Amino acid sequence: MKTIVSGIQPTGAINIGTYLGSIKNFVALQQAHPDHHFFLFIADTHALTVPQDPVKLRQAIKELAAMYVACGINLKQTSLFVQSAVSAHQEMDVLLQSFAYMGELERMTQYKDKALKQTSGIRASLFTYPVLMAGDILLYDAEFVPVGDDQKQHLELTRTIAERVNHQFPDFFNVPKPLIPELTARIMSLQNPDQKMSKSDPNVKSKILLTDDAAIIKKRIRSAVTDSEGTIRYDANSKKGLSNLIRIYAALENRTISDIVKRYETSDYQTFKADLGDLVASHLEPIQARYHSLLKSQELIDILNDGQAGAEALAIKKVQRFKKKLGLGLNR
Ligand code: ATP
Ligand code: LTN
Repeated sequence: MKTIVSGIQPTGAINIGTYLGSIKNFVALQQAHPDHHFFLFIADTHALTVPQDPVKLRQAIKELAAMYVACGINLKQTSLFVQSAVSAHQEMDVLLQSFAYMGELERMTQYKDKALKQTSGIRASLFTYPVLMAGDILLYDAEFVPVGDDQKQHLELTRTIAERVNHQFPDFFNVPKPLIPELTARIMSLQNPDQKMSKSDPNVKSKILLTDDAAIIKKRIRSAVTDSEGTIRYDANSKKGLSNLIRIYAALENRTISDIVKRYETSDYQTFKADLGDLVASHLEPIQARYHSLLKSQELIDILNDGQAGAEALAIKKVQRFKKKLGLGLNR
C-alpha cells in the first residue's frame, strides 16, 4: 500500500496559512493519488514541546480533527487519528533517537527559533522533536509528506535517518518525499510580510482564522500591510505584502498569479482587498458550517476511533519488526 503522511500540532486556532500551506493540499493530493492511503493525525505529543494548558490542549485536539474533516479530507482514503492514541509513535521515537545525532538536531532552525522564544526552561522534547516527527512518517513508510516550507529541514533529517537505518538494514524504511506547494509554501503575516503567518503569533491582526466570520475576515484583509505604490503587480521582494495577498487569492481560486494580476491590473488596492475579503469569506463559509456541526458530534469521535484502529494496524507491526531487527528483547 502506498501512503501519504501528515500532521499538524493542536496548538491553537488554524489560520489560512496552515490551510493553504497544508490542509488544502491534502485534499488535492488525495484526489491526484486515489491509490494512496493517507495517515493524517493531530500531533498532540509534539505540542508538549512547549508549555500547554491541558484543558485548552484537549479542546484544540477536537477542533483540529473537526477542521480536517470540514476542509474536505476524503475519509474513505484516510486514517484520521490522535497521535498520542497510537503509542507506536512514542516507541518509534525512542528507537530512532539512536539514529539521530546531536549535531544534526542542533542545526534545526525551528528549534533555534522556538528555543529563543522560551521564557522558562527549554524542554528536551523541543530539541528532539524532529526525531518524533521522523518516526511519525517512517512508521507508515510514507511516499509523500505534504507540508509547508518551514518543515523542509525536518523532512531532510527524516530522509537522512531513513537512509541511515537502511544502510544497516537494507530497504527497511521507505525514504519519503516532501511535497511543498509552490504558490503557498509560506503565507506571510498580514501585519509583517517578512514573517510567516503563524498560530503562535499573538497579534490577531496578523492572520485570518478559519473560524473568523465574514466581517472580521474583510477587516483583517483591509488592514493588511501593503505599500504606497498603488499598482497591482506581483513582486515578492519589493511588494511583499501585496504579493502575499495575490498568492492567497490565486490559491483559493486555483489560478495562477498572472491570471489574478491581469484581472486587477487597472484596479486599486481597495477594490482588490474587498474582492479578496469576499472570496476568503465565501470559501470558508461551508467549511465553518460543517466544522460547527462536527465539533460536538459523535461522528467525529467515531472517525477518530476508526482512524486509530487503521493506524495501529500498520504502526504496531512496523515497530515490532524494527525492534526485532535491532536485536531488542528475546527471540521468542
Ligand atoms: P506554531 O506557530 O505553533 O509553530 P504554525 O502556525 O507554524 O504553528 P504548524 O502547526 O506548525 O503551524 O503547521 C502546520 C502545517 O502548516 C505545516 O505543514 C506547516 O508547514 C504549514 N504552515 C503553517 N503555517 C504556514 C504558513 N504561514 N504558510 C504555509 N504553510 C504553513
Ligand atoms: N512538525 C509539524 C507537525 C508534524 C508533522 C509530522 C508533519 C508532526 N509530525 C509528520 C508532517 C509529518 C508542524 O507542523 N510543525
